[in-house]
Amino acid sequence: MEQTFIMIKPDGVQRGLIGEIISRFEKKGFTLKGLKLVSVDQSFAEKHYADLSAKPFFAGLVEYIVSGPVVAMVWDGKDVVKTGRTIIGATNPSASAPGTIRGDYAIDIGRNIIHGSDSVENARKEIALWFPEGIAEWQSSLHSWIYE
Ligand code: YYY
Ligand code: MG
Repeated sequence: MEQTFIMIKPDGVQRGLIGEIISRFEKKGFTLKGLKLVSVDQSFAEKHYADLSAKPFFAGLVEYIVSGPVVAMVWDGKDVVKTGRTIIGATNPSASAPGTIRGDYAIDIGRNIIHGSDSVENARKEIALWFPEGIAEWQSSLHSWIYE
């Protein structure tokens, strides 16, 4: 099984979308392995987005991520990194299909409400950064109803 790091950004928290977002991953059949509401500081946000540090939008992105609490999660399941990105939708909400989280709930690229790891390798790094304490070890009793 594979794991991905999903974060509900400050706008998603403020707008009351935590339940809706968790529900989409849950109903799909993925398993929640880590969950916390946290406020991160600037150096932590810069670390999370280190790959984007040269981009012109970097400072604004970091300011946005530290502007309020975020919900950090680890979701587990077959192909969850790629499928998680599909559930989230395109980076720019104006290009996100209806039915995706960004397509349904966001308008501007700089307020796109959710983050999802873009590769298995980055998921591993992001989970280590956000959950240094480790994540829950459990298997859903629905497993055999979801996987053949
Ligand atoms: O992985 P994803 O979140 O879809 O996009 P990234 O290219 O990793 O960029 C991270 C984050 O940066 C994006 O969710 C919004 C913001 N951003 C921006 O504000 N303006 C851009 N032109 C590109 C990205
Ligand atoms: Mg990204």
